[in-house]
Amino acid sequence: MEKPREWLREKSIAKKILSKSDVVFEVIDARIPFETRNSVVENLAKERNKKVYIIMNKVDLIPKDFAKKVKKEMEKEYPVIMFSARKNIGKKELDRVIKDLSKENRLVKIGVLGYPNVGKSSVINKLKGRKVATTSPKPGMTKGEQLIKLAPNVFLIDTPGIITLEFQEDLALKGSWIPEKLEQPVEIALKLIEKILENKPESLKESYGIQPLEDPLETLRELGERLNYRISRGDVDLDRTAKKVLWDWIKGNIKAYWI
Ligand SMILES: Nc1nc2c(ncn2[C@@H]2O[C@H](COP(=O)(O)OP(=O)(O)OP(=O)(O)O)[C@@H](O)[C@H]2O)c(=O)[nH]1
Ligand SMILES: [Mg+2]
Repeated sequence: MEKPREWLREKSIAKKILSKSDVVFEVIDARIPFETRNSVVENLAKERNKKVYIIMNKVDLIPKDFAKKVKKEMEKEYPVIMFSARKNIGKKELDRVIKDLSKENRLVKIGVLGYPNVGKSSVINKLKGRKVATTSPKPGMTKGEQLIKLAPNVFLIDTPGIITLEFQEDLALKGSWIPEKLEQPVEIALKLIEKILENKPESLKESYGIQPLEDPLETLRELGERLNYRISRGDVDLDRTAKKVLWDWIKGNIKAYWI
């Protein structure tokens, strides 16, 4: 299988970046904050005694009280900055953190790390104030590392997303895996829908105007009907509908979230 090899490659990238960084910004997706915390990144940082800040990105997609609850919980371990690269949230606070770091050290290199698609490159662009790193809804956009100068003695390192040794399915639910690369998109979409039905069924109504049903498969079928995705003879194209849902999740078009 391709997965372990990819994982080893990414782990070695993470190690390399960690050895070059003085500080780590671990970017997570605020909608699934605990699932997008990256154990490889955190463990490597711990081993090497590097300071970690959690950047809880995409907070524009979640309610404030949820964000605050998560922050409180995570701050037992690391400082957390609520951030949105899309809206203007958290920029001032993060600028302040960087400024303080730059005063404490002659030279600061900050490794920006996390799962694919959590918004690492977008956070960097926001801090820089213009587009210096390439971003895309497609997970796996950033291929190599890139050094970005933020101040005379402050550098950010943009990095490719780091995955840990886990299944494609789990990565897809984190929005870190391209739906077209899944062997069983329907199965994964059903898992996602199940999670959404458990936690925020109204989000399906908001995004698609469908009444969420109790059964994930029925909900997926209903959605295919609504989108009018059909195979021959008028049956719903479940495969295509599944990929659409997964893409909408990746793109932040479905406003569901959970602990
Ligand atoms: N709603 C919302 N979307 C965001 C935010 N930040 C990034 N995005 C979107 O998330 C997607 C991924 O952003 P990137 O910055 O490319 O993510 P990345 O972590 O660098 O991804 P890789 O390089 O693939 O690992 C893009 O479609 C962004 O527009 C945010 O704060 N809010
Ligand atoms: Mg990137």
